Amino acid sequence: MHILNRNSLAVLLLGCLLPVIAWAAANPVVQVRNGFVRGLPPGTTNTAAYMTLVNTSDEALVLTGTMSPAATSAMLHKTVHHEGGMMAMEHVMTATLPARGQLKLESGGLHLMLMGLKRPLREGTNVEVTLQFEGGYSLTADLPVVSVLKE
Ligand SMILES: [Cu+2]
Repeated sequence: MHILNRNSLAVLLLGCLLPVIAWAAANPVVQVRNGFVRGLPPGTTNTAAYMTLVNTSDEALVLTGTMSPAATSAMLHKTVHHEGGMMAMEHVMTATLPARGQLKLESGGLHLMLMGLKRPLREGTNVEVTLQFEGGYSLTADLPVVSVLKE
């Protein structure tokens, strides 16, 4: 009968783990699709980033934090429509990506607000945003600036 000693067990474990690590690096748990940052006229200090987040895992993920080197602060906002056509934005602490599902950050809904822009955002440049999820998973996306002004 073959008995595993400690070393061969370690080799066996490593052999099992390595493909998992390689898979995780090649397949991010969350994919960012159609992401962009709204480019606004010079002098504007706040703007918004929009994107579709796709959860490729079998577990729901909770988005708990956002940041960007382009802005003093970045936070999740929700646009709420009040009676009489008034619109306002509310700070949202967390948002859930369903297992194998999507979360849309879009104009008029949930969005990523970039507040206190450190420089004007020019079309053709990119802005980094980092999304942090419960459990320590985070990802950084490089989003193009798309100007709202069409010349
Ligand atoms: Cu907002």
